[in-house]
Amino acid sequence: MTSIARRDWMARGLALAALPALGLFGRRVLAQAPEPQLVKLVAQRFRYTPAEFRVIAGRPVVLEITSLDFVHGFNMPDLKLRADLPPGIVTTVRFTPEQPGVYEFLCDNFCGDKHEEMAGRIVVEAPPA
Ligand SMILES: [Cu+2]
Repeated sequence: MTSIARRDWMARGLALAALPALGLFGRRVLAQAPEPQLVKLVAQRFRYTPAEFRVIAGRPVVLEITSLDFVHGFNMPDLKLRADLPPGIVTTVRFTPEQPGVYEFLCDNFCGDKHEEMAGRIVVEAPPA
């Protein structure tokens, strides 16, 4: 066995020995990750349903938004989030609101005469003490 081949075997052995430790680490990280807050939204001329919902600050939020009729635009300027919402598919928007407060969202793709009314808000609450 050449010294290069021996070094290669040693490296493999070390990598194998490290695997259980990595597994433990991975499990601990998973256990600590907070559950995402799943919110399903429906977009339809000229409203979002629900128009208001509550989430907890510091925990990840997963919005699953389905448009029923048009490529509406989801836009939440204060959190710099935006997505087009093609009808018939679920569009996922992920974020973690860090600060409690009220954040408005609106449709930013002109969708008809009451487009300006198509808006809603997210109330971000402080986490329980
Ligand atoms: Cu719209």
